[in-house]
Amino acid sequence: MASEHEAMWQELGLDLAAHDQLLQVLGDGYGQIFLSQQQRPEGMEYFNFVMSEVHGLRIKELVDGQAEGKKVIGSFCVFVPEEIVRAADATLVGLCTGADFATDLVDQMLPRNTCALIKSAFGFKLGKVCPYIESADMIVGENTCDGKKKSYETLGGLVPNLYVMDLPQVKSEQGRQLMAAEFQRFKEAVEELTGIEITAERLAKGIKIVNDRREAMHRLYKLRVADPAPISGLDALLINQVAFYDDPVRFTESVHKICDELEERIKAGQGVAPKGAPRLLFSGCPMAVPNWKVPWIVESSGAVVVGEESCVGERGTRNLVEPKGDDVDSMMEAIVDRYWKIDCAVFTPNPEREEHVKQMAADYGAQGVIHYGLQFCQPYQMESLPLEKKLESQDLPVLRIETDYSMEDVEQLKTRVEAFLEMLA
Ligand code: BJ8
Repeated sequence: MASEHEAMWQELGLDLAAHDQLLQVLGDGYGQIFLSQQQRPEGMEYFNFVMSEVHGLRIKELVDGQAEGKKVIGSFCVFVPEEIVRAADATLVGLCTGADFATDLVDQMLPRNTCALIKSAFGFKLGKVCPYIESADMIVGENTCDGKKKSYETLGGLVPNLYVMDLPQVKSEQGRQLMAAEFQRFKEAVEELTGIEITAERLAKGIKIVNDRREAMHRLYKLRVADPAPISGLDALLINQVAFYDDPVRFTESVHKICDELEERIKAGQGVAPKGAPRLLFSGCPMAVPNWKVPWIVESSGAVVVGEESCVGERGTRNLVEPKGDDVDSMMEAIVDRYWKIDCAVFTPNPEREEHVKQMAADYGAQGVIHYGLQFCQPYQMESLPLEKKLESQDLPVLRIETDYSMEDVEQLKTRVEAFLEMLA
């Protein structure tokens, strides 16, 4: 498939034939899953466009920015403090982790019982099909789950610019000190990479950009409380996913624009599914582009997904950086305060997550929870059993799904989802 961006992709070192193949599969899947939906809000046009140019115009913007001296930092986790990156006029992008690629090569590097998300990151690198990882000036790995932290030892041999951030696993005073020290070290690394000193004025600007985007997402989430649901779970997930790639200011404007439209829909009683359609909450592992399998199965079975307790969802965007003072140290502390509250399953114990799931289910009027666990993801699998017991003891049914990125289990999952919906009815 000839593209005006071919020269750029070649320059970045992509394997053009493999990349074409990937875009073809992505485009077909997108058409089948997203464009076939009924009653989509018009504001989704913008997100369709971003997705169609996610490897094209968006990469060109980043590459053009680099020509003017702006740096690009890639990340795999919502613990990486974006405010610091924005403060140095750099761009933080989420790296591709939502599809299988180059699996033969990945199997030579990672154990078979590694989760699909980690394997995907390696597959995109080894298959030379991710323009984000190839254009990044720095790639940040974080010591979260065992799979990720050990795999970064191998990834370090594949990329020239891996920066590893240590993170605590216990929410103790010592743990908080470690996070604060690591955020400080990261700030210094970003300053060195960009040649920009992060002043109070710059950091305040970085905080505002990221907070504004979070507030726009909070507005969107609140609108999903309405019945009939004004937007599908698939489209809301897509917006959450696009947040990891798009220019944050433009993205924020586009989210507010679609929220204006959704408010009108709610006033008119218009929705994507009939009033009273079963409402479900997702909880668990993050779903990166193009991991749309389970929400697609759920929504094509007649239910609506009304919320995502996930890093590509509310776990990633909950809480703002709250003002704490005007100097750099106070702002850095305020940033730590905000990230410290993230209830990722790598923390032990992690009681806040259960509270958040219950709260979200109540707020959104969800009749059931789908726990989404990737195969071999121990932190989320481990939490799923006690979580299921607690929620079910409070009359909130749970369907625990364990899957990967292949399409082999679609029929089996569909049967289980349909049975779950019948049980809810
Ligand atoms: S803050 S959820 S983005 S670590 S699915 S790689 S946990 S074995 S992605 Fe995560 Fe940050 Fe936590 Fe969020 Fe490991 Fe599980 Fe794989 Fe996972």
